[in-house]
Amino acid sequence: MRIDIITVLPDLLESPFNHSILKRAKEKGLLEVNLINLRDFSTSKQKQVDDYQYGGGAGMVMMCEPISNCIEHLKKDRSYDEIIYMTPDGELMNQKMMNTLSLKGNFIILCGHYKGIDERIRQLYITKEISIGDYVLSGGELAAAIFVDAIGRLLPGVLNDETSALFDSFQDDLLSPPVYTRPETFKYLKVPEILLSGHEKKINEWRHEQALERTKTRRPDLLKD
Ligand code: 6GU
Repeated sequence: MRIDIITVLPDLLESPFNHSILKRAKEKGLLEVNLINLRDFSTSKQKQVDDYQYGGGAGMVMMCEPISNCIEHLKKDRSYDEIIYMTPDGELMNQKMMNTLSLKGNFIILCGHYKGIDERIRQLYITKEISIGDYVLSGGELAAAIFVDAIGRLLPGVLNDETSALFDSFQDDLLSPPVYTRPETFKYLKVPEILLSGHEKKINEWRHEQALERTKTRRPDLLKD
């Protein structure tokens, strides 16, 4: 999978993909992430990428030309499955969306800033708009990092134990059950007896019950259908 991220703050995204699971995915050649500085595609001397909005009002708008130049440049070398705009008015990211997208190959992610991007870029280029939640971030970069993390770990061969993503919270619309490691007793709290029993079938039943119970109390909305 290849993900090209268009941003005015490439420095902000230098670190998130160079640790742990995503680092390994890159080292194994399963994931490539490229940071593209939008300012490199500005045609003005001052490297301008935003301008006042027509109709007046506070806040700048990201201009058409640099974004268009950048996307056209990228599209010369390869075709893209999706050109994604990270924006609070996009479709809410969820596990199902990430599962579907993880089967694709090449993405462009455009990170929004200021008041957003000129509407014509959305009409001409953007194939998918994604929000990571009902709150406002100062830019799309951190949302893009979350997107890459969520999709990167789903690529076959990235996780050590290939089955482990299958048992994540949300993969079956249930939250995860409680988990424990050594010691058997911490302060006055004991690990549930069943987990020490070695009885695999009973343990799995217990875990499923716990997952159901946790989902019922914390996220009943997940159980609706
Ligand atoms: Cl993708 N971008 C911004 N700026 N704010 C957000 C968001 C994205 N998702 C939720 N809030």
